[in-house]
Amino acid sequence: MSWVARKANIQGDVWPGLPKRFQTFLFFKIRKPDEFKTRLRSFADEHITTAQEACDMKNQILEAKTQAQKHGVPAKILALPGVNIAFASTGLAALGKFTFNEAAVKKDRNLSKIFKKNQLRGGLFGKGMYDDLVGEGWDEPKELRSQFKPSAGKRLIDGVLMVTASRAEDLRYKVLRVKEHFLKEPGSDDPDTVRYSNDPCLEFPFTSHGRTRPEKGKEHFGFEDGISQPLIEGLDEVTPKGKEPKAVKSGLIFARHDGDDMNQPEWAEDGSFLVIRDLQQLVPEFEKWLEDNKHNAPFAADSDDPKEKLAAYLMGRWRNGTPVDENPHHDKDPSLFRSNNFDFHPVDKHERCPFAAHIRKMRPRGDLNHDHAVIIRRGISYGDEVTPEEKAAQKSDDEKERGLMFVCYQSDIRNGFNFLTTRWASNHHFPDRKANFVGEHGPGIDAIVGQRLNHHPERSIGLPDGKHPTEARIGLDRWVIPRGGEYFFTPSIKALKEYLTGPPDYPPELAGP
Ligand code: N7H
Repeated sequence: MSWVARKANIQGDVWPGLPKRFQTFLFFKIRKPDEFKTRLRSFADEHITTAQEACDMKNQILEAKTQAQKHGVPAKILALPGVNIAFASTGLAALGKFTFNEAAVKKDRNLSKIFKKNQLRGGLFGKGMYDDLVGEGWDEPKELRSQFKPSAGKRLIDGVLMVTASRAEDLRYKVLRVKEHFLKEPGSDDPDTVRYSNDPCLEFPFTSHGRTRPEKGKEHFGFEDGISQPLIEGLDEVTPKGKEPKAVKSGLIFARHDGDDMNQPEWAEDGSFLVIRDLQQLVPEFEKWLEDNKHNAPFAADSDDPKEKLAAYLMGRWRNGTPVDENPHHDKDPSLFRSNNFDFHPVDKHERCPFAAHIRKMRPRGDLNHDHAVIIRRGISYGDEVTPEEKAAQKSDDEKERGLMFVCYQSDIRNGFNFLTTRWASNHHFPDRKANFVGEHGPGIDAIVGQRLNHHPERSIGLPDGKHPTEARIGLDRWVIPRGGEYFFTPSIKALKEYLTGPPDYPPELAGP
């Protein structure tokens, strides 16, 4: 398929990303599959934003900025609403397009053939996030929001409709139109007189809301986010310069593209697995820890701004985005604010960027001789700003939760989100083979998202101190609380209009969990 055709087939949040200042996550449960399919078919044409449309939106934003600059006025914020849809494995099963009963299905020759031809591969997708991460001991059920926990053994989420916009009023309008499409009484098409059905084909058990912070681009800890994304061969038409990471094969993100060896069914082509994870952030506690520990890290203590340097060491970038690998001394050079031109060489040293800094853990660049565990991130902040009272108390108010709706895409959850979280972020000894340079306890855990199993050592990170091997090490508190989430598959437009809305592959008693 040509890339032009692919752009019309791929959903726009996967690539190039939907422009968003506001986002609503409408988590849904399918009640009447046949009617849902009929409505979904027209929904794909009328509402889903394709990659091509998202590119056009981005060009409009660029044009508005250029014009504004030319006339010395602030750029006009354009409406640009966008919509994407994705399904959990239970959602595909509700449509008769996924089975949880492999053994029973394989007893029937015909169904067995269908299974081989059409079943989406990937055990973690089948399990869902709760069974995966609680089952393996990473997530603590008591900390998870009720909507992400199975109730009476049943998962509550079949899928998610994600609606985005640049202005709150446009988002509200679009969310209403999206809901109406699925909930309205047949025949009541006029938006002014629309009637909601008493027996709708789907319900929305709960909704989450994200919005960028007043200082756009910065997440709640105050770091500039959304700087580094993998460049995708065939889609991103930019050539990486200097030490910037090379473009990766599109098969690391898209099913059935070059580089995806999951052997997915034909209908999955141009689709991508989506992970949504609610990560609560304890901001006043993070600031207090930095304040309390700024003199415990030798190189930070000796710097002009010990607290900011310690923060930069944990992240691998200063809060304004400057990579510490490019400038470990200060963050005052504007040409470095959004720079991606570094590769951690020489990789036997961490005087500039700690081995266990968040960005070094999550994309180790020169530390590895391959670049195969790659995700595209599309998260958005949620919750209110820290209040003066919280600041004074150095403690989060339980009533005022804030955090990141972490969103990422990959062609294989085990090799993407799950690998990054469990094998890299949460492993004190990754990047590996660094013991000679950082001591026997290893580089350390990822300060932002590293999680511990009960038998793991307490959270700590090794920091540069000029010795060889370095000896400085500080214990870390926990400022990011995983509150649950789900694994989804974002299908192509073609799959939405054809395979997924076609007749079921399995009878309900053989599909459902
Ligand atoms: Fe991270 N943050 O805003 O503080 N992340 N992240 N992340 N993250 C990155 O380079 C953050 C999380 C990755 O290419 C930056 O764009 C926060 C999870 C990857 O060099 C900042 C949370 C996972 C990269 C943050 C969080 C990742 C990355 C630097 C949770 C994976 C790119 C900005 C609350 C499972 C690395 C930038 C590269 C960068 C923040 C979560 C992965 C500032 C607050 C769960 C791959």
